[in-house]
Amino acid sequence: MATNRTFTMLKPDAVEKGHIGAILEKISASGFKIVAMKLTQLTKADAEEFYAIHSERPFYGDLVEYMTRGPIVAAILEKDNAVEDFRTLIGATNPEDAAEGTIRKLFATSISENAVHGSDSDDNAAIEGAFHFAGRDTF
Ligand code: RTP
Ligand code: MG
Repeated sequence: MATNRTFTMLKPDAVEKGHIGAILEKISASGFKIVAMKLTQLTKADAEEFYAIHSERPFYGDLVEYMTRGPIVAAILEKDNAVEDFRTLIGATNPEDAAEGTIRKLFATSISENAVHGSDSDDNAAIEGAFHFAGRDTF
């Protein structure tokens, strides 16, 4: 399996609750290498663009409000089979459906406020990483 990259955000609910350290520990312990990382806050325009695919969904307005209400941690992660393995590590979108031990099962509040984002394809991982990081900030 090729070594490749995925993109993640620790979302505002996770940062507000003080879970940055615990989530990064779990990510590292699961074999992901952090190759870029920062604490930042999305503007409304950033969140609208990042989640543009959901613009017609009923939850879009709430999603943009949630994702902009406080700081997030953005990071690029490297591992064999990174995109799929990270989606497995974070668990289902709704924490009620997430497997035991997954990040969302442990740290998410609800289907809306679910602690962490993971890219859903190699193409989106590259697009999302480039949205947040300049080349010189990626190792
Ligand atoms: P993400 O993109 O953040 O990694 O999450 P995902 O693939 O598991 O889920 P997706 O369908 O892409 O939804 C994006 C985010 O929108 C919020 N959401 N709220 N209230 C709702 O029914 C609802 N559904 C989705 C969540 O924050 C979800 O992660
Ligand atoms: Mg998604």
